[in-house]
Amino acid sequence: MSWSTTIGLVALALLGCNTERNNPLDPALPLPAMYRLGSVDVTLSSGRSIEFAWIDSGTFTMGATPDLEALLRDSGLWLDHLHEDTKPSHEVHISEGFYLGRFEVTQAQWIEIMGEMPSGGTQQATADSSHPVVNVMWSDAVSLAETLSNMDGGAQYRLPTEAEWEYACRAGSQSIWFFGNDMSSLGNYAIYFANHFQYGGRYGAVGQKAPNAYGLYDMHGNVAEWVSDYYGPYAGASQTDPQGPTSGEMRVSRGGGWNNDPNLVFSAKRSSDPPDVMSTNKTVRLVRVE
Ligand SMILES: [Ca+2]
Repeated sequence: MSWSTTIGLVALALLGCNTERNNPLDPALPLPAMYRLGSVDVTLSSGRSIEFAWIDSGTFTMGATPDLEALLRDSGLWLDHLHEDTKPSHEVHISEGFYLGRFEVTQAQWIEIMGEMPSGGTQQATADSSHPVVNVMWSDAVSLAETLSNMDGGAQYRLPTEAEWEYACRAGSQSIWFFGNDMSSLGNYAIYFANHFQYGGRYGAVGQKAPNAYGLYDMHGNVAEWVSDYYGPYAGASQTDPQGPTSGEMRVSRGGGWNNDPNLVFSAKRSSDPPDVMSTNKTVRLVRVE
């Protein structure tokens, strides 16, 4: 099934099954189970599209459970000063499904929507427009979502909440990474410190590694992704659609990036930075709300 809407001059959105993409880990392998729950491909005037995956509503355990902490400690990955803020784990109910970008927003998409690169600096002179946009300040990321919402005139775009991001990343998993606990497999799913030299010593083009079960690419590594929340401590109580603190000095980004070790790119890992930080390890992935 498919239908269309208008964005920009020649905009088109197709809603339905995405049957064209192969599993990059092995094209002979089937795509993950939840990949085809639903998708929207929003096509900009240039014909370039932004793909969104449907993430069903549901309940999950956010943060590091005692079992996960023990596993990380046993694996030599846990460092108190980096990981204490992933506790306490708590039950989160995501009450409504949502569309989340299958990929980090690329430089070409950013330029087409915003007209120029983010104010935060250069893009390390990459000639490949399918690389994620970087040096994105938190306010730049919000501006992208607002601008695309205005262009669309129907659907709204925003940053994911921190809870939505972890829920989508886990895709039902309780393990260290969405694919399991075996660090030797991380390179199949993530561009991170150990393999970033294969990508010019920095981030790579989006979608070169295998996706999670929702068909989301680069959730671990490549470039860390701003979420909408202020940074603050977790509470242990069960929550529905948490939005994070109402104020704060720092914003959260998730997933870690190309210059991070394995213990900075796992599903529960949180990063906090001033919202105006300029970094080649800060990008954006959008939520679409219809
Ligand atoms: Ca990422």
